[in-house]
Amino acid sequence: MSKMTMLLSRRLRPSPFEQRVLEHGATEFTLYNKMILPLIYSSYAEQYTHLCEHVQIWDVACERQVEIVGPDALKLVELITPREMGSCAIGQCKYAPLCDENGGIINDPIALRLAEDRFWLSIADSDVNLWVKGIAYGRGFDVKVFEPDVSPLAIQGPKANDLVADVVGEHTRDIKFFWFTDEIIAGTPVKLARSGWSGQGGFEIYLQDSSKGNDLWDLFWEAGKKYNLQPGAPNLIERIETGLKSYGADMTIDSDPFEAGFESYMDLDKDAEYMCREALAEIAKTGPEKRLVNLFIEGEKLADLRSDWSVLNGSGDHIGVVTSQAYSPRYEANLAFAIVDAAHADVGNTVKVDAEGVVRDATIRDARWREAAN
Ligand code: THG
Repeated sequence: MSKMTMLLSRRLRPSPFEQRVLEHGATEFTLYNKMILPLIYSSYAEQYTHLCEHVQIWDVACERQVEIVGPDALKLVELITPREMGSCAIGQCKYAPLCDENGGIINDPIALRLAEDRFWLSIADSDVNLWVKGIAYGRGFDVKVFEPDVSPLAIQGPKANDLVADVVGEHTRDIKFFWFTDEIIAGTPVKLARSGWSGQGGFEIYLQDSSKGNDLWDLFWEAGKKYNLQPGAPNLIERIETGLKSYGADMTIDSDPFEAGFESYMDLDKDAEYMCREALAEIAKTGPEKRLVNLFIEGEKLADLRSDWSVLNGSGDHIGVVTSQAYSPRYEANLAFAIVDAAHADVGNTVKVDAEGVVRDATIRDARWREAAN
C-alpha cells in the first residue's frame, strides 16, 4: 500500500525545532493546529518502551498558545470554561475544558496564569484563537487575544527530573505538578512547567523566541546523552494506558464534558458567569446520553484504528464507537477508548468490538484497566 506524503508550504507554519527533528530522522507526522507534529522516529512500540524507561525530547510546538491579556482577561477566561479560574495562582496551570453555549467541547487546553490579568491557553487541535477573539469582540471586553511566538518543547520520562536538574538547576526538582517557573535556558527566557502528555513524568519548556529552537534543543541533547535521551513524541500506547484523551478523536464539539468524564475539571457552582452554565445544568439532571469509556479488548494485536469500529452489545446491536486503540505490552491486550450509550457504559459490562470485520470480546474497565488485585 502506498504511503501519503505531504508538501510543506508556508501555510504549515514551521516549528522552531523542525530542523533538529528532521536531522534525527523523523519519518511520520500528523497535522495539529495547522502545524506538523512529528510522531515516529522508530516505531510506536519502541518509543513506548524507551519513554517508560529513559527520557525523551518532544517537539510539541503545535500545542499553540492563545494569550488573553488585559483588565477583562479573567472574566473572559471564566466565561469560556466551566472550571473556576479565579483561584488559579500566578505560576499555576489548570486543565480547563472550553465549552460552547450548548456544552459542546471546543477544546481541552491547559490554562496557565502568567499574571493577574494574563493567561495562556495551551490548546489542543481546534481554532480557539478565533473563537475567543470573537467572544471578546462581541462582548466588548477590554482584552487582547492573540497567538504569541511560544512553542512548547517537552522533556518526558522517568529520567526527566535528573536531566532538567542538570541543565536548569536542582531547584527544578521542587516544581510541583501543574506549576511553572520563569527560567533562562540556553540564554533565552522560558516558562518551565511540570506537565506533559504522558504519565511518565517530566517538564514542558515554553520557548518564547522561535529563533532559539536549535539552541534549546542542543543544550538538552548534549546533557541528555548520559541519560539515553532520544527524540520522541506523544505516544499512542502510553497515553491510552495513562488515560489521556485526545481532542478530535476521543471528544469533539459533539461531546459534552460529562460524556468525556471531565467532572473533576468543572466547578458548576462557580460564581463567575460562564456560557455553558444552563446547558450543563440540564445535562447534569439526566446524565449524558453517552459516555467515553475504557475498553479492554481480548486477543492478539489488532490493526491500527483509522475508521470507526463499532461497539456491539450481546444481541449485536450497535451501542457505540471506538475512538482510540493500541496494543498494550504492559496489559497484554488491546486497550481502547470508546463512546458508548450510557445504558451500556458501566464498568464490568461485556461487549463486542467489530474491528473492520474482526469481532472480539471486550470489557468496560475503569482507569486502572485491570482490577486492583492484579
Ligand atoms: N501540554 C501542553 N499543551 C497541551 C497538551 C499538553 N495542549 C493540548 C493537549 N495537551 C491538552 N490536553 C491535555 C490533556 C490532559 C493533560 C494535559 C493536557 C494532563 N492531564 C493530567 C491527567 O489526566 O493525569 C492531569 C490533569 C489534572 O489533574 O489537572 O496532564 O500536554 N502544554
